[in-house]
Amino acid sequence: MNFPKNFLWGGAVAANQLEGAYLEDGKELNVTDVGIGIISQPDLKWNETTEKWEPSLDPDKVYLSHEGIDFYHRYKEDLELMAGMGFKAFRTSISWGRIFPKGDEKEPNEVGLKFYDDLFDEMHRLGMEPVITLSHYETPLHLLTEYGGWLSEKLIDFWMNYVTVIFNRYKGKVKYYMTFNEINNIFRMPFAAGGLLKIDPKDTSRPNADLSDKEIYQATHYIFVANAKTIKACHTIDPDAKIGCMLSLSSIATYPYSCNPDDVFGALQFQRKQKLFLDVMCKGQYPGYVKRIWREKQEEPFMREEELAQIRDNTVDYIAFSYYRSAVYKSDGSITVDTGGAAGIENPYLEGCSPKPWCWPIDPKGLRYVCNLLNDEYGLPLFIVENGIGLDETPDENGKIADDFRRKYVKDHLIQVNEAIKDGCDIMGYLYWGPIDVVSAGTGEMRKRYGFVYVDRFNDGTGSLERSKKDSYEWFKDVIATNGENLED
Ligand code: BGP
Repeated sequence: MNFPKNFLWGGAVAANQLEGAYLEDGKELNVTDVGIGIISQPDLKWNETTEKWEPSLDPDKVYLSHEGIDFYHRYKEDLELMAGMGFKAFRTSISWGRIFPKGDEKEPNEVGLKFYDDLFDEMHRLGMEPVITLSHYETPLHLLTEYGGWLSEKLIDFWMNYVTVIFNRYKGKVKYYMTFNEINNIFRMPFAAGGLLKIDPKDTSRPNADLSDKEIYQATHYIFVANAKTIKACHTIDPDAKIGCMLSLSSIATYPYSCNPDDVFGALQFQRKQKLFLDVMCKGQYPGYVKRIWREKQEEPFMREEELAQIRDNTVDYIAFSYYRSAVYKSDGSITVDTGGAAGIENPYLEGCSPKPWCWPIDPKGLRYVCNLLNDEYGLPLFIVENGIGLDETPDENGKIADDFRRKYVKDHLIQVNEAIKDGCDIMGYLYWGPIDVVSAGTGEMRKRYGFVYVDRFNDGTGSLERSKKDSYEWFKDVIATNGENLED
């Protein structure tokens, strides 16, 4: 095995999926608080009198993310469990709304800052490096209902106020930052992944019913500007910290269905929908292929010369990404995107998919393929900050969960990570997604469990919240302890 000595083994979660305490200590609603899973419609309604969108939480629905797994109050116990596996790093996000509850305040909320201070101190005490996402589907709702979220240029200033506070406060405590989680999902999930809301809608039947691609390109441009400014602020305030982009890159492994040039070129065009984000954030410029789209569809965003210069001069230190599965592109087939990446037509060469109802194709070699493509094209360090498998699991009569399926999934993917390292890719670490069961991002359910640690909580909101170790826990611990040598056992 070729994992480097300083390889960052660990796990990843996000504040909105596990903290709970959704209205505690000053926090107000954010984009994920008003829905059940980010692939469904948010619960907002148009108020004809005020002419604004407002939350319309349904008393008959169970919003599991409101309580999450109560990490906000139980983080010490949970971090002990993570440290028990020997984690070198733990990724979570700072919930923007804990620091700026509405998002447009001038002064931060000290209670929120203190929470993350304590959290990071605890991680250090347990020997884990905090890996921090600045925005993981947690834009304060007020910024959307009042300004339209990132459809407004004003968001750049609110965001910069937030990240400047963070870099100053946690200087020396956080070495690895990421800007916007999976921001390449903005076209598919503009509300939660992008933080966009049309506040002058013609169609009020549902939020963002008449949001156009041109508007999404404009918002994306503002986000790219914010990304560049954030990198600059991070490097200036805390020169020892590294900052990366974070993208869902399963879709880089989009394979052509056949050697029909339409399939091959179509697959390339589909990959480019993701590569656009890499090209801008890693190479500092808009690629020709997007300019053609803008030209032909009249979708070019308004961009100032100085913004393009900022984007050019401030590129990321590393590429952080999630990888769950690969997809197959057929020119006359359909291809969609969800939290796992692209979903195209079935690949007959793969061993299978994760158990139903999710059925995400399992393709470990796709991860090696993605690493290699990224390495060849961008030459930057790579950080695998999400990879994992969600299963519907119930403890047996002895309280045991024999999750061999998960063990095999992780083992097979790590073998390919090792191959990618041998291929010459500079891989900083591997953070398993959801080392403890959390609320699913896509469907908002508890039933889809990723953890090495089981949490007693169910879709109907019942459960004791008690934690217990699944069989994979000891196995992953051994993998880390041997720096990957014991993978095959
Ligand atoms: C990614 C998200 C995570 C996570 C993961 C698994 O898109 O960054 O937040 O949840 O997907 O997705 P899901 O929870 O829908 O299974």
